[in-house]
Amino acid sequence: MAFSADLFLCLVFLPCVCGCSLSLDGKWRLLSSNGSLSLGAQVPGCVHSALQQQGLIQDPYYRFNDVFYQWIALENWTYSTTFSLNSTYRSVQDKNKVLLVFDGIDTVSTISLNGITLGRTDNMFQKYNFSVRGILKVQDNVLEVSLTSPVLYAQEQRKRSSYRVPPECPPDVQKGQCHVNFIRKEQCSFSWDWGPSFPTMGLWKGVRLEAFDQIHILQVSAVPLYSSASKWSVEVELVIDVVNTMDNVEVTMSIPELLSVKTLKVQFITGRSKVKYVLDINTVQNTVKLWWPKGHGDQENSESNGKGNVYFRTVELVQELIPDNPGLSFYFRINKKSIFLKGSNWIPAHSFQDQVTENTNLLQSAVDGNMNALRVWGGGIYEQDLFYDLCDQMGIMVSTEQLFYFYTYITFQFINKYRFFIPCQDFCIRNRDKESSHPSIIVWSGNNENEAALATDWFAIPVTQRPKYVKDYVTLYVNNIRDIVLEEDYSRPFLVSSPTNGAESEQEGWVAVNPYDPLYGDSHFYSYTHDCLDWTSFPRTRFASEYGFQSWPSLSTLQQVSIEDDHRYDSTFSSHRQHHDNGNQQMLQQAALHYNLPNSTDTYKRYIDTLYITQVMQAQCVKAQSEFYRRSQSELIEGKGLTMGALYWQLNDIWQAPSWSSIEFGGKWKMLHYFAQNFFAPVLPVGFEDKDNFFIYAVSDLSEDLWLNYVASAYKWSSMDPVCLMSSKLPKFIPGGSAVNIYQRSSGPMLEVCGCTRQSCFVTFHLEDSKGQQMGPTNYHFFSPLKDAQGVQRPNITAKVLKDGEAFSVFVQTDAIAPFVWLDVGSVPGRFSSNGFLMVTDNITVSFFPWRPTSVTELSQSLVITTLRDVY
Ligand code: BMA
Repeated sequence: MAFSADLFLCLVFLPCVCGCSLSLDGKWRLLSSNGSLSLGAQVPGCVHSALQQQGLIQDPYYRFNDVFYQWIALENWTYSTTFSLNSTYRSVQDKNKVLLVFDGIDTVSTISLNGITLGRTDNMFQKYNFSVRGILKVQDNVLEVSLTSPVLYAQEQRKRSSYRVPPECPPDVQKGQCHVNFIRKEQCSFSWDWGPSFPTMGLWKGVRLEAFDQIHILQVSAVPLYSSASKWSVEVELVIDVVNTMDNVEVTMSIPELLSVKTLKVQFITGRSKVKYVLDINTVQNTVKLWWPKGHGDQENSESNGKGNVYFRTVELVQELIPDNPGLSFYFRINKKSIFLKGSNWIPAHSFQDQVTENTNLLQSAVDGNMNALRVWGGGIYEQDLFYDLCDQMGIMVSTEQLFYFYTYITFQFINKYRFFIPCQDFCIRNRDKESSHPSIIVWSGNNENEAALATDWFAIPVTQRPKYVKDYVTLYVNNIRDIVLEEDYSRPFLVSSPTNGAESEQEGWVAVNPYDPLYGDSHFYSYTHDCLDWTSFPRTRFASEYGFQSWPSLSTLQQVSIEDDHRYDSTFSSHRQHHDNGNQQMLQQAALHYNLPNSTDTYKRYIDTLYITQVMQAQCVKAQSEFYRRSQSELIEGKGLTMGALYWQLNDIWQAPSWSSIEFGGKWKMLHYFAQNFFAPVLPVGFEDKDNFFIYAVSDLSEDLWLNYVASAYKWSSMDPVCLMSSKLPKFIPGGSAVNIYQRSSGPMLEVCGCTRQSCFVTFHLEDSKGQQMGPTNYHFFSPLKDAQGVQRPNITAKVLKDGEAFSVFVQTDAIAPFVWLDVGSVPGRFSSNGFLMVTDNITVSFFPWRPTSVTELSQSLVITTLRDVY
């Protein structure tokens, strides 16, 4: 059933509404400032990509090239093109207004046309346009964009400032550049704890001429609004540029499928202005079909055929008193339904935006991983249009952060510079020509971790100076960005920071004493040294928006950028790619708490096994925490709980390196992503121990109520025949959207009855409806760290690949119980239906869905199977 409605907008009596547009994208020339390099360069694009495409540099991601190629961003570069107005576009010159439009310049530049300076730019996220009437010629127009080194520019800005904007430089381990907060540019491009330093320069979005005689529409957006009287309307907003005041312009808005139409006679005044009109939806004759997040109702692909799409949905961020308990709730209600957000955090998919090809695949993987939400992190970019369109279509709820990371920007300078006519050009998504209402975006957020950095004094700001920094924080994020965003778009909530105590932070003057308070708002939580399976260390927060552990990507991903010599855990390459202090050691230390570490005397095998064990560890750690948050959704313990979100850090990678991601650069799923498919399943049994009692909770995201039984089996590690079977006598009532304790027993006696000890046995369990139909995945619980497990056999595992329609099936056989069975087909792109599983039956068939054509032979030859017992 369609719920996205097409909005038609007609402006009558406007002979040249849209005027003419001439794209200047394509092949330009690029010149280094000392004249030593002159090459062809694609626009949109960037200097690094151009150098690589022309064969002047290697793949910048290869081995240590991020350091070798630092010179690129220390140079100044000039993009130039020569163009003529051919017969189709000759009339451009004669229009009343002619604009040269840059959709995105990265970042500091001076622009000239035919030798005349048009202006300067210093904001990567802003669209710039310059009036060029009278400068444009019919033949041989020379357009030049001279880019200044972003690194030197940031240094220069810092020198000029009397104000310290911490942190001044990234930690040495990141091999990055300093003072990134002095330039309005993708913050992670100067390096991050998961990413390289490639301070890009270029024309990263399109360039064109736009000409018109009377009026130019800069922006159209349509936001559906739901009134307290239960009526829908659509607010249509136009940003227009009018040459001479126009009277009696007929504006008609219509949504034919909702039988809603409205015509107005209006006046457009000279100059740039913003106009808003409201179209009431004729709900008497039509029921508006709502947009729902994945798993809660329909989504449908919307076409972009020149019309605007309107999706109808409401969103509320509920922060209410909880009767008889301290704190406030914190959850999202979509179309009046409370929804648990399951998902992850999104970072830029590539250092060079012109080389991003993976967005569709990554978002599909998020959905296939049973996610319904993503947080677009504030240290990257405002994602490309396609990203939000896909999220709309796939039902992924998005929390989008304004791009501010790491403590305050140069507040006053920023505000003075960028608060201008259409202030939202930078920090609103609504800065595009044609805008759909993007139901996927459910909340705006002002910044990442700035409140926490101030509150818990990450940067040792002297006490006497603190009030000034707090004042600047409030000025920038509350009095400016928040106000501006809400003025532009009051159809969704705004949070000033993440993590934050939300309404409570506001009460405390916007910087709470403890923004991580589990009784309010959202939380970030990281602990690398403590046992990650010990759920008692996790905050029983209202909403977990960041938590996670690192792992290494697989060998096939690393092979693209490394040589054989690099394939040791203690190689220079291994430490070079690790940008998080002590990260490689932390992974081993955490893994050693649970597993025997790889001990092969063959260095290469030990390396491959180590990559594997880091993935096992990461998958288990994030599983434990995610399950904890899901099972805490219906409970309040000492006022804490009612958790309504679990977004782990992080979904994707920017390059081939160790990180917190569940998907490797290039799209390959790590073990964690296969685990997410299970721990984010709509119906899930969760097992855990509390004070020597073993519990199973049934978690359900479904709208309908369920009656469920648990079915559990105890196994000895040494045998594939279960030693005990347990199941409920009567089904238990599981209300839609809840977590219910369905089984509880003292662990000791339970194990004893089965002839087990903590070390010799484990349990598997699943949920069944009253007809005996399994609901959700089978889960398991270990009663001791696996390094202490007794009787684990070295399994003999074989596999056979068969063609199965478009996909392939892999028939796997084992002669012993095998934990963390990992199927790897190397560089053949695609994903399995399930992976990293615990095998308790002698055979299992999984599917492989390839992302390019492949064959049984190729897959059979590439397939390598690893299980826990193979590494020691
Ligand atoms: C966070 C994030 C990122 C970072 C991650 C891992 O708090 O906001 O900046 O990459 O932790 O350290």
